[in-house]
Amino acid sequence: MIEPDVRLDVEGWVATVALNRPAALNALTIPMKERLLEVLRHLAGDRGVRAVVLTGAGRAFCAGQDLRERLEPGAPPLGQELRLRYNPIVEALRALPQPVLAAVNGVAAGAGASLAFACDLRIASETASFVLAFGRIGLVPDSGATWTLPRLVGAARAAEIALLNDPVSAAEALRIGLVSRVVAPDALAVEAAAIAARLAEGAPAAMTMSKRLLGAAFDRDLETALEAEAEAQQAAGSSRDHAEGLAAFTEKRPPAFTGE
Ligand code: LHQ
Repeated sequence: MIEPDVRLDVEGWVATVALNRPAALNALTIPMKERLLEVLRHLAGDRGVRAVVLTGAGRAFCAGQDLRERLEPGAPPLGQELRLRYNPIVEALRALPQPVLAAVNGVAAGAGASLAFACDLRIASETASFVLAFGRIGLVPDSGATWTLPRLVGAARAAEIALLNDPVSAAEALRIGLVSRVVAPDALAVEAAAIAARLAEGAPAAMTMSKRLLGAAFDRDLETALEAEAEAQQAAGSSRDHAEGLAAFTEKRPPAFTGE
């Protein structure tokens, strides 16, 4: 059987999406990007999935655009490639109703780093690193990195990372807040599954609204954020899941949220 270059495994409420071209460090080809987008769009409508993990097979998370493919005759112009394939992937990732955790198992370079930056949470293996890489090949950061990176680490660090192109080690990524946890390589999958399981235990609609509120935080003034919270809380407060949460609290048992 031929292994798909993007694997989707669903266990319970957690979907794991694994970029799977380990021999090329999961560098992204056109068919792979098409499949990734298809998988993300499928997950967006799957109410049985409450949390998503994005990771890479083998020793890398993702080395970004497959540079060999770029040298093939007829490779699409870069702007077109971004508009047609990368940008929709980043938008689909950001738009997912489920929280998305990047489990960064190794190097994340170029658009591979951008994919990790677009996730809601990032944890990393001690062997992981982030390399913007674009500058080294005479390109600009893309796939949302100029938008996500300053939001994650602030303008000064984003400028260093993007303009000097030095690899950011897992330890440094933890120090500057680019990832929230670093674990031993063989503990990463277990840690990711444990975090995803906890995310999946949350009330799905509240989880979606929470990630949307956080995602919009840097584009709003306080007044707008307060009003958006009030609207979301009104909706969350009218849900069966909120009633279940209150009942579970008074009955001293864990809540069983249904998404209603
Ligand atoms: C690769 C790649 C790769 C193909 C490793 N492609 N094979 C968007 C719009 C459209 C076009 C342009 O780009 C973009 C966005 C982007 O993503 S631009 C940035 C593209 N990515 C890069 O520039 C990173 C290139 N790779 C590297 O710098 C290194 O490979 C890293 C730092 C990722 C890892 O280094 P090492 O651990 O030393 O591994 P390696 O270099 O030995 O790579 C292992 C294999 O993977 C090797 O193949 P081989 O057949 O020789 O064993 C590499 O050729 C292959 N590979 N990245 N992007």
